[in-house]
Amino acid sequence: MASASQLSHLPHQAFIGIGSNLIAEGFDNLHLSLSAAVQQIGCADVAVAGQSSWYVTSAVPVSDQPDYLNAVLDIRTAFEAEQLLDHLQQIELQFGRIRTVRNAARTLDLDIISFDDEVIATDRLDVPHLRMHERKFVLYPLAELAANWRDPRSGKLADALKAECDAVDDGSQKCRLFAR
Ligand code: A4P
Ligand code: MG
Repeated sequence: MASASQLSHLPHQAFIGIGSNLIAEGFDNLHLSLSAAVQQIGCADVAVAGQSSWYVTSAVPVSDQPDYLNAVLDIRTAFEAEQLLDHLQQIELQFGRIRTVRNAARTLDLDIISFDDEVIATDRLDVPHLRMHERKFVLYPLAELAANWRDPRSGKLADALKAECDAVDDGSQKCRLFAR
């Protein structure tokens, strides 16, 4: 984890969703490949300031895909949002991510959940992530890291979004702490 002095020149704060349900080549399991991906995110312009626990989650929407391992990272960065997306997409490629159809099984998915308190809508980016409110695999780790984070679109706290998601879940979204 980065120290306070390492963070001072990195003016932006973002939460990154990280997940995978296919082991990347060269690794023995999802936990090892995802931990290596977290290491890759850190660079001169990005510091990882915090990380949630890992969660074992069922694929959303429901399918016969293998379970995912998911977490959320708290980062500080000198990048603007689209530069951060470029950085994350490059790391997805390094981990053998092949883009096929939407929601396909993948070796690495890195999503920008939030960027400062900005609301961004461009051709490449919607921030906060448009589907985060429906997804336990985002809200459980986010609420663990930052229960009082406020969604700039809805004005709701992470804890409240998690409670709302729980209330409408029909039991199809498994999300449990990963025991190492
Ligand atoms: N894009 C727009 N906004 C963002 C953002 N906030 N962060 C654009 C990242 N990318 C964003 O993404 C497609 C395009 O979305 C990007 O080129 C970028 O310009 P992608 O990663 O190529 O494709 P995708 O991930 O398959 O599609 P999508 O719609 O982004 O899916 P999601 O929302 O990422 O969901 N189930 C479990 N249990 N755990 C998971 O981690 N992940 C997904 C993918 C589905 N089901 C899952 C999980
Ligand atoms: Mg994605």
